[in-house]
Amino acid sequence: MTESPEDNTPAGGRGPTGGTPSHKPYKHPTAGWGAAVSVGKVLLKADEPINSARLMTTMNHEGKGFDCPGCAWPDDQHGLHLDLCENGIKHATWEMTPKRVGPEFFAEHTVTELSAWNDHDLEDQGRLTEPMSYDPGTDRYVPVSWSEAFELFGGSLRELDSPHRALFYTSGRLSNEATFLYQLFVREFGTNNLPDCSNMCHEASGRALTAAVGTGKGTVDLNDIDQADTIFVMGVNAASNVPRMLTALADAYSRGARVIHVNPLIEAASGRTIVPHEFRAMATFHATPTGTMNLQPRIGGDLALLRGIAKSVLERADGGAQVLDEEFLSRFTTGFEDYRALCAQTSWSDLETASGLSSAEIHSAANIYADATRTVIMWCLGITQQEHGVDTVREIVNLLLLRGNIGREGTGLCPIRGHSNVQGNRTCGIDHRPGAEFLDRLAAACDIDPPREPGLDTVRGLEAMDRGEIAVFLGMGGNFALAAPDTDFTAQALGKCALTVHVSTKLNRSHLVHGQRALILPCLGRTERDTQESGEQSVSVEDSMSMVHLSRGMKPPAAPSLLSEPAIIAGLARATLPDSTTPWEHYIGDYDRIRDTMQRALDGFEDFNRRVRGPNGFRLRQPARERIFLTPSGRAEFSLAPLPVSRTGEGLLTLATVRSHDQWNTTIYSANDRYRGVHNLRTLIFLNPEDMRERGLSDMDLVDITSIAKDGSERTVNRYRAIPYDLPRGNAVGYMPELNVLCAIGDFSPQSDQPLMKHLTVSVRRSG
Ligand SMILES: Nc1nc2c(c(=O)[nH]1)N[C@H]1C(S)=C(S)[C@@H](COP(=O)(O)OP(=O)(O)OC[C@H]3O[C@@H](n4cnc5c(=O)[nH]c(N)nc54)[C@H](O)[C@@H]3O)O[C@H]1N2
Ligand SMILES: Nc1nc2c(c(=O)[nH]1)N[C@H]1C(S)=C(S)[C@@H](COP(=O)(O)OP(=O)(O)OC[C@H]3O[C@@H](n4cnc5c(=O)[nH]c(N)nc54)[C@H](O)[C@@H]3O)O[C@H]1N2
Ligand SMILES: [Mo]
Repeated sequence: MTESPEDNTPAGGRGPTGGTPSHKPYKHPTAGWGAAVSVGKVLLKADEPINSARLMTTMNHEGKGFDCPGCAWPDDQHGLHLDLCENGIKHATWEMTPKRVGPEFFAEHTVTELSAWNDHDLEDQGRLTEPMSYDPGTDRYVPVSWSEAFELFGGSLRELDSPHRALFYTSGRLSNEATFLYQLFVREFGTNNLPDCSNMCHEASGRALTAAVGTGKGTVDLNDIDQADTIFVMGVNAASNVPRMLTALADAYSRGARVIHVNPLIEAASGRTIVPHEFRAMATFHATPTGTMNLQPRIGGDLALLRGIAKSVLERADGGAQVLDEEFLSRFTTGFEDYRALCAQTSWSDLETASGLSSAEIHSAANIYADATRTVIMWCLGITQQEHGVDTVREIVNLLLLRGNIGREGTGLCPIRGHSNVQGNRTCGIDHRPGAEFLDRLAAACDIDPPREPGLDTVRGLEAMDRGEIAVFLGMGGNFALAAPDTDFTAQALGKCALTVHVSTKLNRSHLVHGQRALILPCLGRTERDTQESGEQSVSVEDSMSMVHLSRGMKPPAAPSLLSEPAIIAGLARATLPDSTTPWEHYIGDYDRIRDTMQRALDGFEDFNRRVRGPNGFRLRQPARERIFLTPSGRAEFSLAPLPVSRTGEGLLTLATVRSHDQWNTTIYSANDRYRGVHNLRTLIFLNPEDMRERGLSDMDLVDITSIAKDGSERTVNRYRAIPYDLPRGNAVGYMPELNVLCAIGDFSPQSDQPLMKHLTVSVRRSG
């Protein structure tokens, strides 16, 4: 395991090393042969190209096969297409690796030794096979039986003087059935301490949409995207993170729709793509554009841009143009006149300063919007991981309301969710602030008395852990130690726990940054057969557009000793709550039984077992889609947020942390970022060429990056490579999870409690 000489990242966050770092602009279309070649390499590396390739063709196909464990973009309903993507394939094959990391491996390496390995190498050891328990005496993980592991966990929880001294994290992979059992166990135990990856992801969207339209989800489906004549794509690197969306954008372009990309960086999705399932296009290298306009606001400038578009539209209305949907506004909304006044009061010069765009650019986007009949606005982390994330999502709603672009075919709100079942996790009860109605139904359906006080989310949970208030941490999937902000703080906080437990498929940093005692509980992956008492089981997931459908693994389990996630949860629950009347063992014998309870406990799941077996599953009702707004006023509510004021002072930059092309959150496949033209390098910072010149920096110079937190505290990473890039002055971009070191724990948005992962204030200096 070689150490990168140019990387002092303290507690992990390191990609693979080796190869000469380089970069040059990427000039080719997205997907197409570049992706095909990359897929070929991945399948070869998985050592079983044929098997993997065959399995891939059953991924995401109606009624059979497993749901892609990658992103949450919906499946193609027509079922005709080879509807999968390079990164989905990488992701599924990563799980299907023939490599194994069993007890012999752990006997050979102490945890201290493994801590020096980079994160790519840790996960690259393969699939975990046996439950392992940390032995402080030898600093090694040693094998334990499942019953010993459950008993260690249950015993630790039973000893606590309060259930609130335990924290139960979820990453967005967990199936609906496992999720339901998980939250049931946690609430029966007596706490709402259910932090999840959403707390770092789309919390802002959920809160904004609940306040504005009464339900915290998007309103569009794929048909709406097919019918839209204007699509705004905001704050997402779609070519890498939602590749299946490229097809929708290429289709939109081909039928004459406008596709406006809003991003400080010109990302590859705003260029051209070769649609992978169009064999002729592949054969002839025919590329279709996936964008018609690029707007490059400054980081955090989106609210001002949206307000500017609204102002421009309202100015046209004042001039007598018929650009407002007056009937919709009067029947379905409240607060319009105040919003109109606010737009009128906001000066163009303030909007230009706050957005980083000229009024001419804003007017041209506004003209497209005003002339469009059907508009969809999509957004992802560039919008949500901001100080003003909630205000910005509400501004998206404001803009759509002006022209009745919610609840009409071809229009609507489209938050792009991240993990494949992160939306389903929320629907099925992962929420540290559950509503009374949800708890009442859960109590009645499951005969429990759930706690009513709100629990801790990711940031508050870490703060409580740091104060010594959390004794037990359980991570249901994910890689909490690396995904969370402030890597060193998080590592220290986890170290203060008496017990840390991770249910995982692969070895990762969170297993090495442990409490006094620690457990690794290995589980089946989504691609694998899950056989229980009544036979092979399926689980269900919900995609970004509220479609619930079944997923069934087909590969033999990676090891005979693996348990399914529902079975592990049932084991943990029984060991913790020996007298529980919940039929844990009965549930896991046949997941239909879990679904039978879910249909009584959850809104919208009536007749669950039958409906989920339909060809494409079923769609959960989204009232806002039917113009039923479950807000206090019964209408869609305009918001009146002030424009954000930039915190960046003289000589400081605003930095956003993002993913590269070859990465899945904390899982690093390689040190390449194909669409940004980067090879063999992750310790980098993209800078505006003028900002580099001002600092006397040249391409590939080594720099130190220091973040300045709101409380004035500083955090530094050393010897990162400066790379000139087309982004606004005063802005910078680098990779997560390496740069999580710089995200101060106290720097979260008061609106969403989300860490400001796209809005760090930093200084950049040549390394001394
Ligand atoms: N292959 C792959 N797919 C993934 C993931 C992965 O890691 N790998 N992760 C999954 C998860 S959990 C999620 S949440 C999604 C994340 O998907 P993305 O949201 O695409 O994630 P990021 O890579 O963080 O990219 C954020 C984008 O926002 C832009 N941005 C930064 N600041 C601003 C701003 O102020 N305004 C605007 N308009 N844009 C800004 C960045 O330039 C970048 O294009 O992807 C999911 N899909
Ligand atoms: N600085 C910065 N930090 C960020 C972000 C950012 O943009 N910038 N993005 C945030 C976002 S959007 C998110 S969603 C979080 C992601 O945070 P997490 O969801 O916690 O992290 P992942 O990297 O997705 O988790 C990877 C691990 O999941 C485990 N795993 C994989 N498949 C399975 C499975 O089927 N079952 C189980 N039990 N385990 C499995 C494997 O052991 C693997 O090591 O990170 C957040 N952190
Ligand atoms: Mo996410």
